[in-house]
Amino acid sequence: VPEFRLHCFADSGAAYKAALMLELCAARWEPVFVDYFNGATRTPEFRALNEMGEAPVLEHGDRRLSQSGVILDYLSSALSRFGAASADERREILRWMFWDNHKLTSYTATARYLLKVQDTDAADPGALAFLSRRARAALAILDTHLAARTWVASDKPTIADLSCAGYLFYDGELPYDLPADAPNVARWRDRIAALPGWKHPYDLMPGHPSRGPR
Ligand SMILES: N[C@@H](CCC(=O)N[C@@H](CS)C(=O)NCC(=O)O)C(=O)O
Repeated sequence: VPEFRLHCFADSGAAYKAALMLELCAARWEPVFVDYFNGATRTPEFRALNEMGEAPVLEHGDRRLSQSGVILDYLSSALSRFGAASADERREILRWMFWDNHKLTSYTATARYLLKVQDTDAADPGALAFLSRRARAALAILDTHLAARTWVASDKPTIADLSCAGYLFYDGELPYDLPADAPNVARWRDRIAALPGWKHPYDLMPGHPSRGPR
């Protein structure tokens, strides 16, 4: 019997952060498909599950959590993995997770949405250029940070690494070329992919392929 249920879909890097955590911890979990591309997150049923209208949502016993950062924090306690060794370290982890949610993931995910999902001819080129520029600037911050370190917030992998990496495995769909634009990030991403149990988002969550190439 699965212990955790994760509402997710293959194209959601935000959901991947939580799905990867569950998989790396060998938790008993099952995905619940969110049919995002057919409007599932806008239905009253989904809004009753999460008034923010976003995947992922984690169900564990009577608990229902949204926001990947909160889910990761919860799972690091519940599963005793990828968490902090001290209060200072927990703050350092949270610092990078807030930064990721605001700067790296938000711009990367939104630019990818325009690149991959929206008909590029209909997309506002100014919007795509702006989002791509912001995403690349955030990526450069992470690349500099990782120049002299192995992991984002600790000397071992933590939920901060899983958060920052959420969208970075969607090769060919991103507003940058990872190995060329951010070699330190590319090497760190390889270290994450080498963690026992690692899976690509398309192999871990339901719904791929969602929409064919444009
Ligand atoms: N900060 C949130 C972001 C979640 C998010 O943006 N989810 C997207 C899918 S990747 C979503 O469900 N959007 C709903 C919509 O646009 O209707 C998190 O990390 O959980």
